[in-house]
Amino acid sequence: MNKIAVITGATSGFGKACAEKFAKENFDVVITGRRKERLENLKSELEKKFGVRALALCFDVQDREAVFKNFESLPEEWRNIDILINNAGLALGRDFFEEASMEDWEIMIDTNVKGLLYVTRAVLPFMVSRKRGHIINMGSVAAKVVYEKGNVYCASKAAVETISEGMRIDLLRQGIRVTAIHPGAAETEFSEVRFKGNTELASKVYEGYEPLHAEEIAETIFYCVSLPRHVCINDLVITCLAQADSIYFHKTGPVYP
Ligand code: NDP
Ligand code: 8X3
Repeated sequence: MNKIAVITGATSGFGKACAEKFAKENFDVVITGRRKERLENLKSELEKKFGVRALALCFDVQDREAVFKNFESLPEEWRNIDILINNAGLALGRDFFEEASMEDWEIMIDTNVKGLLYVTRAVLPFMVSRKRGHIINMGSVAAKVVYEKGNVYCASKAAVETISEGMRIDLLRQGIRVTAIHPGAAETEFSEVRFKGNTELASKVYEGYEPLHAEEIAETIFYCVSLPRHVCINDLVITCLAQADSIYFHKTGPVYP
């Protein structure tokens, strides 16, 4: 029997790369997101390419009822969940505090913080009953160092860091590992979403240096879960060579040779 990994936000970026990496490593994968067509296409691709099972669950992590309904009705053969990658998330806007949209704030908090809590609580019973499992929470360098106009996005990722600490402490007695991973700039759909479809603004974020790529995050997460069961990477910060933290970059022009 293959191990089972649940990956939220698998329709794009880090989540999609994780689904591909875990399927390649013979995990059966539960892939989630709101864009149904992308999920269905990815499911077929993974099954065909890697010969694993894939289950597509289409829901919004902000919708508590939908989250619980999806996991409570999981078919029996999908219940032995080994890995949960809480990746679904977003930034919306980059605005001064007094000018930022309150609607954007609410969506970020509801998705990055409350969504992560709902999914974790919905999946945990399957881990607690077996006294095993590994939860990976997607933080950000924004959790570590706040930057101008980052206000609520940074706060939401700082919450992910603190929640991960709390989970780790409370789940000690359940034998469940908890890892928070904090990437720096990575070229995904992240900035396109943040700038609400303005591709020019989005691509500027990655100009003059080579950012991280989604596959590197997937490799890193896979490394964390592949360590012996008594080893837990608690908190991991990963940036490209041109970035020191959420503020300091060295942008030299074209990518490194
Ligand atoms: P993408 O925009 O490429 O992917 C985001 C994923 O999250 C999509 O699959 C999207 O699926 C899903 N998602 C967003 N909102 C919801 C929701 N309400 N319900 C369900 N799924 C949702 O960005 P990334 O891959 O870059 O981002 C993944 C995570 O990594 C996020 O938490 C982000 O904050 C974090 N991060 C990103 C960094 C970067 O520079 N790219 C750096 C550090 C952290 P769908 O739209 O189909 O619902
Ligand atoms: C995404 C990285 O620096 O845009 O979390 O906040 S950053």
